[in-house]
Amino acid sequence: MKTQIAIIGGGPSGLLLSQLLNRAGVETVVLERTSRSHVLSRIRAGVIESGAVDVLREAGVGARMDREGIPHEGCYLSDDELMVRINFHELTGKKVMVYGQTEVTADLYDAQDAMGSTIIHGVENVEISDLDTETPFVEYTKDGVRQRLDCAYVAGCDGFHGVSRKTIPEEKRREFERVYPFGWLGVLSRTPPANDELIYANSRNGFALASMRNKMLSRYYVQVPLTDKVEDWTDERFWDKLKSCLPSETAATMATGPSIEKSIAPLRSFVNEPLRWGRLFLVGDSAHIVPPTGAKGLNLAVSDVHYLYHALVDAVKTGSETGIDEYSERALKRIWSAMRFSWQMTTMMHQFQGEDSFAAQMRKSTLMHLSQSETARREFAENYIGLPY
Ligand code: RFL
Ligand code: PHB
Repeated sequence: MKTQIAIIGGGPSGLLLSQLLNRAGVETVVLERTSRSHVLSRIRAGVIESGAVDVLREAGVGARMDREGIPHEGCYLSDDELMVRINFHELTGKKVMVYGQTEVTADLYDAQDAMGSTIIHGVENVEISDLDTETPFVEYTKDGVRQRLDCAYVAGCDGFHGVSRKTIPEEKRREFERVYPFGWLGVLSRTPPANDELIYANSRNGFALASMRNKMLSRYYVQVPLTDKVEDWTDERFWDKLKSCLPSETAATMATGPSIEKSIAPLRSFVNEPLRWGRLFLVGDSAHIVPPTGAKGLNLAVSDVHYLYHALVDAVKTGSETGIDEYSERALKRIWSAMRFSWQMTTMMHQFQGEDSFAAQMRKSTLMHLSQSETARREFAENYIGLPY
């Protein structure tokens, strides 16, 4: 088989890149290790930056998001009983969209199906070769048969555990990493949200986040030690912990119910530099991971896709390589800004095991500063709604 762009990974990065390229008349083949239903069962991101909303609309997948997504003009940060509202709209003129990654992915699959795009599920043992030549190719096993896909370029959209990044020789790349000593336990429940906007809650009992998907679907997280297992957390224990972290008025009035999904995610900051090796380009989680505190992971994947899509269209249609030569540097600038924001917000909002008494006071003081300074709130809002592309 032959195509212009081979895309490894059919998560949000791979599907969005394929969708934009196909609409511009560039051919793609997406190779995904798992099934479509598996991709669609992963509950992950919930907040879409205003710039990413525009890219999704440009890709022709904005209609349902605009109908069913919930625009949010602000969010709350709390520390025990202190609640600070950050009014994004007043401070920046922009909003974010609350719309699940699962829905974004479903919309992308539907749009790709309607265009007759090629997405191959259940591929195993993907190997990428000849990336330092003009004729790279990808080999994979499907239903026990080894296949070969020739292409002009390869997009590595296969997440943190994929093969693309590992295909780059170690001496040609550098990794930067910070692993945090806790994870997030997430619960999805068919209950009305605790609040009409997100609450990022710091407290003497640790961090919690009250988020949502729609009027009758809530998403909550609490900070847990890395050694905890999902089985350690009954629903009752989860709700008790969550309420102990939220401001008491919210805790007293919130609805609880049976969990319909429960999972633990470790928190990590990670960047691989550069994003390009020969004809391979890394996109999204295959190149970088942020802790979920700033809601930046999916949004960074979308900005990477935006840069690479324009660069690849130029390369394929006009032969100009300026865009692909600049891709890594352009994308990394935005990536490091989001890394800084997510790291800062994670540090500001979590309890670190064994920390001294000074640490909690610094967190309280940071929040107090946010409550008193419009400049501090504006800085937060600019980062949260997303830095310009
Ligand atoms: P994905 O989603 O990991 O998709 C990669 C795909 O590649 C496939 N794959 C392979 N395919 C072929 N061959 C191989 N060898 C392969 N290896 C892997 C995988 O099966 C998969 O389908 O990466 P992508 O597309 O770059 O998307 C990134 C986002 O998923 C991620 O950044 C966000 O979910 C992060 N994130 C959040 N981001 C936000 O912007 N806002 C949020 O509110 C937010 N909340 C979150 C989050 C992530 C979380 N977890 C669980 C990590 C909340 C959580 C709890
Ligand atoms: C979510 O709704 O899943 C969510 C929202 C905001 C975050 C992380 C996750 O920062």
